[in-house]
Amino acid sequence: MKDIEVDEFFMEKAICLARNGVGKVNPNPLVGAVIVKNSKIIAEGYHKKYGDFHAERDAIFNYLKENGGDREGLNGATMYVTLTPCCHWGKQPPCTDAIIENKISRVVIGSRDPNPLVGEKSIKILEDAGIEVKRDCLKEECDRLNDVFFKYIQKKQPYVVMKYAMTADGKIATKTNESKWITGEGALKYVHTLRNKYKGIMVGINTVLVDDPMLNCRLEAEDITEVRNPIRIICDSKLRIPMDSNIVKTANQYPTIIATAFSEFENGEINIDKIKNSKELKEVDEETLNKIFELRFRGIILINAVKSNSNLKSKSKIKVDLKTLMSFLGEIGIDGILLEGGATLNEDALKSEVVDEIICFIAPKIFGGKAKSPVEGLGISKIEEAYKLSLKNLEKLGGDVMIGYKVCKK
Ligand code: AOF
Ligand code: ZN
Repeated sequence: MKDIEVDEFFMEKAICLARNGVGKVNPNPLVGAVIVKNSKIIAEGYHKKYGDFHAERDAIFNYLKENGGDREGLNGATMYVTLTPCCHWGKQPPCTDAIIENKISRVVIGSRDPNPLVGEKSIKILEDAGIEVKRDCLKEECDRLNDVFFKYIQKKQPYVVMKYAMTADGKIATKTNESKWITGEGALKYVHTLRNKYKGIMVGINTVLVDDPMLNCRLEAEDITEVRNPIRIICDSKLRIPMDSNIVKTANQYPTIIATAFSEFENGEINIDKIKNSKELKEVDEETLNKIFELRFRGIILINAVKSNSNLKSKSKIKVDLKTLMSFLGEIGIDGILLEGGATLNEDALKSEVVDEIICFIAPKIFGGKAKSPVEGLGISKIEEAYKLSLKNLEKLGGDVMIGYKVCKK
């Protein structure tokens, strides 16, 4: 093998290790590391849990544990790590210190860390200590591990993945609105791995009214070591959610947020004592107030998210402003969201430019007729006005096809 192939071979291994942290490290990055000496892997590590050892320290720790604390064997070794090692004190001490102290002589890095606390500083620290540094090894593959982290660390906004399943003629339901089980088992199982991966799952109130979903993660123990349920976020501008819906009934089991859009409330978590104009209580009537009390009593977080200076004449038409909502969700640590529709919310999300990625499943079926497509609303007239996507990946899942797209930013 040529040198470059050797480096890529070991980086590939570090990438596989990083994936073990899916669903457990948010909002921190997925990172994997291997330590190689004389063309042999002598230690492996990855970031296992938020706040825990970074991948680099995990690999060094594993080596020392195996070798009775004798660090001599690390002298002259190469570390392959999927992200620039950190050089700051956070929940963990700087990884650059651990690399230098343990006399690792070469570091091969995949992604560049956009965290302003890390950046180029780490490279200089390592090089000044006489360590050879190589960058951008399998950079694209390494970057793909951390789409969520990269957006969140720079914008403090969640990375949003719109997911839908449709027939070969582009329908997400039949003409009578039946929409369950369009795709086969492989695709369904994959959706549950996505629910495990992203911190939040979001739907519109219509989906709750029509499907009465649970929005939890239903993976079997054999699929995964530890199942993590996403935080459920319901966009429900006028608080129409039925008290006997599965979402409300299971709020004590799964964390739930409902986003509303009442002009009388301030943006952010609803504070009943802080109604802007209490003399003009029109929308927020006695019944709504009681509902708010009861939902909060059941542990549901209620967030009001309206566009500031919203100059709509009819208050009842004000709806959840997704940009405002995303900022709030980012502030409370939600770094990634799986948007599971429906078609109206999908359109709103695209229009509001909050969507980063689309995962589209196509089932080998045709429904025909007047039935919903994944993105409803008014649509566009001219092809140039289309939302532009770029193809990310394409896979076969049983009889279904899964296509991943990145949404091109305007
Ligand atoms: C991780 N795991 O394996 C690496 C990270 O608060 P801390 O100390 O956990 O630091 C988090 C930052 O450290 C993170 O934003 C990223 O820039 C850097 N590297 N973080 O959680 C890891 N290598
Ligand atoms: Zn670190």
